Amino acid sequence: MFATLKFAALLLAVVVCWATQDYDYNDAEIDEEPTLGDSPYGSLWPLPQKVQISTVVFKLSGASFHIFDAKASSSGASCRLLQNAYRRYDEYIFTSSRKQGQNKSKKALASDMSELQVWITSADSECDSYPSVTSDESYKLSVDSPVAVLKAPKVWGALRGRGHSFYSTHCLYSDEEVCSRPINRTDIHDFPRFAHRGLLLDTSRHFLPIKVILANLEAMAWNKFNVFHWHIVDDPSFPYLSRTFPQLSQHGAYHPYTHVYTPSDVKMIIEFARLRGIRVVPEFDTPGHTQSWGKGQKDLLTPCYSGASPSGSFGPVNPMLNTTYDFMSMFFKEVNTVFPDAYVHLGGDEVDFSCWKSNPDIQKFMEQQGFGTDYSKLESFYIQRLLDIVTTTNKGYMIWQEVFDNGVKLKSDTVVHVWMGNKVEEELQKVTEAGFTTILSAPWYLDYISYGQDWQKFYRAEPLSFKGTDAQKKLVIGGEACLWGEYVDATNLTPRLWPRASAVGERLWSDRDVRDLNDAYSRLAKHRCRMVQRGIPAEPLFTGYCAHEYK
Ligand code: CP6
Repeated sequence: MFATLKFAALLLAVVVCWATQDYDYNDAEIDEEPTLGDSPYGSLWPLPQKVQISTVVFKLSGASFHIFDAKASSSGASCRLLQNAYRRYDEYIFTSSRKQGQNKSKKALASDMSELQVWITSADSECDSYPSVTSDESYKLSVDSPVAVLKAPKVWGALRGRGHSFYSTHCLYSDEEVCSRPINRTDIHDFPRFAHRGLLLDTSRHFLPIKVILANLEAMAWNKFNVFHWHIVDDPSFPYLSRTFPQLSQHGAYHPYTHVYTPSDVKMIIEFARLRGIRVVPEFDTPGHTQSWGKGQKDLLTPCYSGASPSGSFGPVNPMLNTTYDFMSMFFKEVNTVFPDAYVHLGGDEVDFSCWKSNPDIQKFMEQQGFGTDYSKLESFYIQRLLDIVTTTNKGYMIWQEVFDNGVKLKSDTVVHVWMGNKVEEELQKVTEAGFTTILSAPWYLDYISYGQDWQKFYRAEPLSFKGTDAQKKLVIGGEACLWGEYVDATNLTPRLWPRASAVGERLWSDRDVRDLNDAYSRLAKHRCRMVQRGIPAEPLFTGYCAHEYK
């Protein structure tokens, strides 16, 4: 392999391999293990939209290589986001060669690659902004001698355009002598297929320490995810420390001091994410999934009855009391100031009607309102008032699909989150027919585990396979991988997530036609080794080893 590369380099023969032409993607379902062959794209993950890899190889030397702001760039030394990013990439690029003690290599390849210039081309680089669903994440990367250039309209593209080509898998998969840091001449033009590429983590079923969240935000960036959907509270615990209602976590968290996210913790997580082009969308799920809220907030939940008297247990948020809406109004005002994202997720899923049904006061209220015995009307009544409250804070909202299914009147910019596994295509058809934007999670429940290579199942899912017009398809803005926390805490979260979530990452970033399982297997196995090498304990796809293990 390397003899060939050297030979080609000497002759300066440019053999160009077009992603879209040379490579034959097939739709065949592969139920046995993919064959382990090398991908022409090395360890590129997710695969760029357009990539040309030449066989001309340059030498990238650890001692001299640096990342600089291009002179013409609209953003530079004063942009903390970029300077921080350069420092991280510097580490990624050379960690492996230092570890492997390969700086001694004397053989010079065709030419020297001395720097990467980062050129933000648009007048407003958005360095100090917060990312949004419309952020421009496109970039162009030209790896050539003597300088490589990363060109992006905004800083978000510069973040996505990182590392990629500068991490040489050849170093891992070839003989040591020639491997100082060879890098192929490469041209990449890249942009995401979907604008919303999210990951849901659940910090209520188990408390997740800050450092676990930060480590996974970092891994998200490597996989080009751009939304952290923070399912922060739920029935079992309320770890969000509210300034307005501190009693919520005081009584609702697993532990009032150690198992809470303080305002400064939250701020740190949001900034860490922003520096990686990741939005933080918090979810405060109501009226169901709220048992932990009731511990610190008297009269918020509906008392359940056993016959004629209260049973002592509680149900969903009590929708008939004005105090409920006063509380929600103050609570979401705070949420609005703490979380800068333009959206908040309001949940609305899985509301259990049995407690409402048992309560005589609720029964009376149902009669007064003319709801008959249709408790979904009561649910809609609550949600409608909640949506009106949140609208006054100028936030957009996302909701789980039940809220749409129940016919609640929604603002036109509402994002409907499709999660139920049955009739997914029908649901996408309906939601988009009604003109709502939507994101998909149904095929990507990572909390489900099974024997074998289930990443393939996640990889094969196609968000736009439903019947609908082009206008309807445009309303699908992306998807989210969900890792619900019932059986997950700091001990097993990371390996359960990676590289399985990476499969979702490529589905949401790369072209629709990128679906060759053999090629994906080869790249993903290397990408997974890279994550392991950088300190993320990603589980293996199948038998084998990582080259860095024995170097
Ligand atoms: N928690 C909340 C959950 C789930 C949902 N909401 C869930 C439901 C079914 C499965 C997995 C998770 N644990 N708040 C549904 C969106 Cl299979």
